[in-house]
Amino acid sequence: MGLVSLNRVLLKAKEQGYAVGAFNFVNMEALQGIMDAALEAHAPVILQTTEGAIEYAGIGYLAALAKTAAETAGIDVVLHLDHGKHLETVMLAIRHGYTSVMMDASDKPYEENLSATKGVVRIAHMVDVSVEAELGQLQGIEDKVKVGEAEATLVDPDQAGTFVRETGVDAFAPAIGTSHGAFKFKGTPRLDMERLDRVASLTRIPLVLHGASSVPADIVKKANTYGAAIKGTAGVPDDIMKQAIKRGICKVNTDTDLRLSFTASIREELGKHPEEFDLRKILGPTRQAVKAMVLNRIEVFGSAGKG
Ligand code: TD3
Ligand code: ZN
Repeated sequence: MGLVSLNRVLLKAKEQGYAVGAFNFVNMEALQGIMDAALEAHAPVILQTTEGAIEYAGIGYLAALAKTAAETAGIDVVLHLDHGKHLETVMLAIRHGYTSVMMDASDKPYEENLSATKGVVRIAHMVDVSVEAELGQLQGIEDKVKVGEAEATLVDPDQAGTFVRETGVDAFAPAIGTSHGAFKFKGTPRLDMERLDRVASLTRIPLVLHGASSVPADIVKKANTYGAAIKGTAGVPDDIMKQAIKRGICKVNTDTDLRLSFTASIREELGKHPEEFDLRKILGPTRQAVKAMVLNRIEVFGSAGKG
């Protein structure tokens, strides 16, 4: 089976009340770790790449990896452009067989975001490609740009309702208090659930949570044990994630958790086996570490067996 559209997997998820994991990848081992987990759990999966990932690896390589994974999978696999900031990248992704794109003009004035998104929806829907868009701004490192506390704004639910109706997007990402990266909360983790409820009732389409990594303390500890210096981390706790899914989140973006498990594992392998320089001996266990993390996430999302 080839890649399927985002719309197809998210409508089923919304109907049945679970969420589908959207995992960022930049290389083969990460992609294989994600796929091994999705296959084992028989869970639908969204593979996604940012513009930065495309710049790093080349879109041809990334698309070929995802297509190869989907071909023999027997589960629903989506290839999605995450945080597409430029129309050129959106078009490039569509040409390379991506089945879903995010038009992210959330840092632009509302009217500009609206018209850019409308344009992308018109083109993408002609070729059965789904579109995600965002209102509000998350704090943290978004791909390569740092968004500070002062610039971060939460979504306006009424505006979200109008935006979704006027653009015809398939999935909508409301900013409700998460942030990108490993340092999401200063005090007690909290998401604006009332705001999420209002967005859900005014949009009635599958919702997306960005900045949703859980940042497990044991993985950060492992990284630090083997030489990392990552302090003061905080992620979205599993119980809060489950509540958000009950209230309409159907796509959960996860990148930081995979970066942490990937690098913690490499550090551990190199630290434990200083004599080793066979890449397969180092990156084999790393692929397993990514798989374990993704299995964990799938469990929280409730998407096992839904592939
Ligand atoms: O869109 N993404 C992934 C790319 C952002 C840079 O990490 C997310 O919303 C995931 O955020 P995170 O940092 O919680 O995994
Ligand atoms: Zn994001």
